[in-house]
Amino acid sequence: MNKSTGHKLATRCIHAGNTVDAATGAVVPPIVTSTTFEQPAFGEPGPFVYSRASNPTRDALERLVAELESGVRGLAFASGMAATATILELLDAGDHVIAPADIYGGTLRLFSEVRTRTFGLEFSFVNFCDLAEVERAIRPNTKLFWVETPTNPLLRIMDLEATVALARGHGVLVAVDNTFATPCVQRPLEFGCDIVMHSTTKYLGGHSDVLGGLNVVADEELGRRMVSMRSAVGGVAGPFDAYLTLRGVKTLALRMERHQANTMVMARWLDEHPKVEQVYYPGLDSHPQHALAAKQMDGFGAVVSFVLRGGLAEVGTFMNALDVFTLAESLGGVESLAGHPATMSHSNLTAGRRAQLGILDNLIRLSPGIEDIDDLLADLDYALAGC
Ligand code: P1T
Repeated sequence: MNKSTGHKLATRCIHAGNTVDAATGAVVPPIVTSTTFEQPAFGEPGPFVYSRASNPTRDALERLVAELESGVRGLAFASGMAATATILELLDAGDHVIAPADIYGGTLRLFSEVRTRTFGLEFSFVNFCDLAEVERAIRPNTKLFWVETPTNPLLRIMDLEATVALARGHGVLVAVDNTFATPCVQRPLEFGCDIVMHSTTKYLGGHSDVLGGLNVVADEELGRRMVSMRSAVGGVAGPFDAYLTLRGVKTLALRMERHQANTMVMARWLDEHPKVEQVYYPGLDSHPQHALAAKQMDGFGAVVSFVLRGGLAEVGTFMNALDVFTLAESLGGVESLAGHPATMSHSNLTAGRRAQLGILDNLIRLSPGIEDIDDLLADLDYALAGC
């Protein structure tokens, strides 16, 4: 029986997906390492056959996140990129995808450098905050809107309800990278989107110790197609990784509460700081899509980016002076991370392209962890004072 239906999200993070092991009653699902499963009789396979297709530990994680995202089927992958790549497997050569210009650099690379060349897919990169521009980009072969909101690293917000309305009129699927928001903050399928994608490497795993990706679909038929594509391509999450990610999700609501509280205080603090030129955080009244974020999200997420006065030299001085923050790629772990999009997450873009998008050399992205906010602010204060 599903113990979590109708409950609030923090309860669902613990109980959704019936992750208690049916065979033993173990409250933590066992890590099933077996790659294959005995078939009770010839021609009568059991519920599990071969771990590339399905695995009990991975299934438990998939049920949990599918329910948190209000979807019907979850699929766990070896990385966020494997999850994204498998969404593209639903398309045919020659199909057209419309995506925002300012999204995670790895996604841009997959789209524009790999799938264009190997699959013959076509991509248009537009300003997704202006749906008239999206509409103008629609072609007869447009099959997918790829949405990322909030975006990495500029925290732009896209209107999910309006995007779905536009897509419906043209028979286009909507996939949303929900990595920055998490299901605690935003559930795109509830707005009518078709697919939610996560890099579970970030908040869902939550401890910077396991790479993973997860797709959730709103529709059984789409789920069957994606299961078939994943089996064909094979980028699945292994049982140990699935277990670690599932363990992370159990504390997601609690962690997001603290991550977001810390980030809100930090964004306001940075906004007042004389060494800071501009702050990007949807929770600030000054953010251009603050009202939209307040409408479609239950919170504002926990990544804040800012433009430091100066150039690369000042960025280096700031980064090297940090003590509590760790200078590293990625985000969403319990420890605070400071990243430099121009040389990290978006280093594969040309300097010209980055400048066009506003990913400047003096842009810094922070992923505040769950430490004490006083220590985090003191760390930033010290590092900024030296710039
Ligand atoms: O790293 P991986 O689990 O494969 O996920 C890729 C990915 C997808 N979508 C978003 C929004 C992401 O931020 C990422 C990964 N991002 C980083 C590693 C980063 O530092 O931004």
